[in-house]
Amino acid sequence: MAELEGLEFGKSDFVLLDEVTMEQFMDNLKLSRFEKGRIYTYIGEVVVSVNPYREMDIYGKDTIDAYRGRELYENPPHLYAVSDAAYKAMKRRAKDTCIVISGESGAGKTEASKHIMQYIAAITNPSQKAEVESVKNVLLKSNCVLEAFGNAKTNRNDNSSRFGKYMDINFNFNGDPTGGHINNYLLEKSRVVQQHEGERNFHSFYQLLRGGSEEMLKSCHLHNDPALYLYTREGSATSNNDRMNHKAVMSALDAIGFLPEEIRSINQILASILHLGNVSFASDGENIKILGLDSVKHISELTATDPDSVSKSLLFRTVATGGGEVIEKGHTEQDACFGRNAFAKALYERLFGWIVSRINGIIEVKDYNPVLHGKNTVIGVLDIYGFEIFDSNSFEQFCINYCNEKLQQLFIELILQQEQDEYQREGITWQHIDYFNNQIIVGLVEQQHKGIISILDEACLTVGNVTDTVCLESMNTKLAQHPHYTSRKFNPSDKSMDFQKHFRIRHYAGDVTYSVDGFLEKNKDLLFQDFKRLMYNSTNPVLKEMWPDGQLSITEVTKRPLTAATLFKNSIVALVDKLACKEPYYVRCIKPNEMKSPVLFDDARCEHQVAYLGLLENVMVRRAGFAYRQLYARFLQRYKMTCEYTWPNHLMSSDREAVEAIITQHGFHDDVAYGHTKLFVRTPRSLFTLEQERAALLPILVLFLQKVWRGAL
Ligand code: AD9
Ligand code: MG
Repeated sequence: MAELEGLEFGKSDFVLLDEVTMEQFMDNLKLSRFEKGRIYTYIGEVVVSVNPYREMDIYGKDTIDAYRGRELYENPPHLYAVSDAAYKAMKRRAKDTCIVISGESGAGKTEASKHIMQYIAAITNPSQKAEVESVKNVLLKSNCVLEAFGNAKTNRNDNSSRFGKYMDINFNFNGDPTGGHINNYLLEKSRVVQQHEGERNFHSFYQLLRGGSEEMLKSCHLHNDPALYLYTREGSATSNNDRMNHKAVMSALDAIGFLPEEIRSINQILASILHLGNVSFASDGENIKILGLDSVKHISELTATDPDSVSKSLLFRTVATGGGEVIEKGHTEQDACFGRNAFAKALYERLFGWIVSRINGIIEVKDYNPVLHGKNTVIGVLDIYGFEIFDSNSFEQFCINYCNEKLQQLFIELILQQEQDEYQREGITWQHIDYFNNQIIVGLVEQQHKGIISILDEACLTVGNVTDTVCLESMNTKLAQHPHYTSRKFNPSDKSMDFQKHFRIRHYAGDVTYSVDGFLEKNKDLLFQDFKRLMYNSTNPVLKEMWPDGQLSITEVTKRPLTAATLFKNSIVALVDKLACKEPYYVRCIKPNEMKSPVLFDDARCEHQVAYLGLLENVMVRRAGFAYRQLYARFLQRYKMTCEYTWPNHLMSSDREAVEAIITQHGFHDDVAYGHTKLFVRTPRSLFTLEQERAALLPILVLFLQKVWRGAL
């Protein structure tokens, strides 16, 4: 039992607090749990995790063995216990499950997702089948690769995920992984060309420069100093890990199944991006020319394209005139810089997308036949960028925070709302618990015609000179009455801001002021067709594969592609739909301080997170509610053997009465409520006892049935 941890570790489940107040919650979290090295605590089946910022000796083989196949309450709270619960639900009841990990930047989501995957890998495939081992290996190794290409040092987290990741793991009827699929969400590609002070570009660049062999760097025309390249100059402080990680990533790529020429191409693309950053332009008033022709030469060699075509696509763009004529238009210096940066960002984004799809191709479930193999079930693990408030917040933070609003909405729906709705439906006496429903903020962002995304899209599609500021004006007018939107223009008390360029959203997790600078450009996400065609014409097949749209001529290009915000919105809506139809398990991560300190527990910061995550409301709903519910018929089917009145068949007038007989015989009457169609059990302990009895009886039953079949009885 979790209580075996001892009283000095406080309540291992917040549901057991004497009183549900913020004070008691925080005392338990800080004094009895975090400060005693207990980083995990439950709210029912939800794990609350506080980032320890130090190595913990709780992830070894012994710990994994202790949690394997056990019920939640048999051991102290741990990610392994919910992973096991999700796995059991998937295996026993053929349920698709998902584990949603949330919390702000640096709270420990990515680390948690890796522990969960390691646990699942450790407890499956006891018979060591080679093909299952290979799937597990790819799934685990993919983390290292995706982190290298998708993570970066930010001011809030040295290893911050700059993309969202949802990974489905497929299982066969034996409960062994047979494949998987990774969905990636909006990579923060603007980081490729620019980083905030104190931040770095994606790890992959520094790893290549610091860790690449002399021979490889030479072949890529690179020196090992990040300060020599514009795109890595700002964050040139490399970490000791870069060299080590480069080795790990290269061997992971190899182990996953990337071919040597593919790995070479990946490094060549990274190098091309670095060289691209060093291309600049000078104008003589009329025409512009390229400064840094060596860089152009290197790019053309590394991308297997013609050097003149590289120069041309950097200096000109092909446009279709109204009359259907195709002409070449020379860039201004500003346009050329814009084009170069857009090209660098797109190269990186496509490389990342290609790596993900290549991994997916390797681990997708092949030759699956549901008739032959039974139902294919899934556990999904979601690790997405956490809520972000920086000194300066842009389009990326807007998207990331919108995504967190959507996930909070899902949590509310699944944990707070549905729960209460079900009690009402089943006629269970219930005291309604109030909570803040963030639907209103989700609406502010995504509502058709009136929401911020719609207003942005409208501005992007308008022909003419619509600037960020004009778009902001439009938002300020249309959203003036919205309680979660403030036009910063009318608040002159804050002297630190340029009010013409900011708006503020009151998010569920706090107020965020966004600078509208660059919103439209990032939303349009324009890349000149010339670059696409250049890449499509590469003689390197890997590169060509990444740019299929380069085969279109300028007159065939769709005039109005979906904007970045709309594409992102659609992908997040699809994600939420995917999660909503699975049985969810939650890990709610808390960041104890901003200093990455293992000993500091910043009371105000932590209380703020507990409040906005809705954890207190979660305890209240859970406490007043029931940990487990099941249809009478199914409950009876599972536990009828534990009661003399129901085994082998009952003579009562309904399944409900038969279930009552089981409950009465075990003395659990005070622990349950009877709904119209389901039995509700308050504490998991009663269920645990029933499970134990059932497990003890099963072998006897099997013997009995075998004798019956053999005619011995
Ligand atoms: V972000 O939204 O991607 O910026 P995460 O993913 O929530 O963020 P991450 O898991 O990267 O945070 O954790 C940040 C750092 O905290 C890690 O690099 C570790 O140094 C530290 N951490 C987090 N969890 C643990 C843990 N269970 N044990 C030890 C941890 N250290
Ligand atoms: Mg992360």
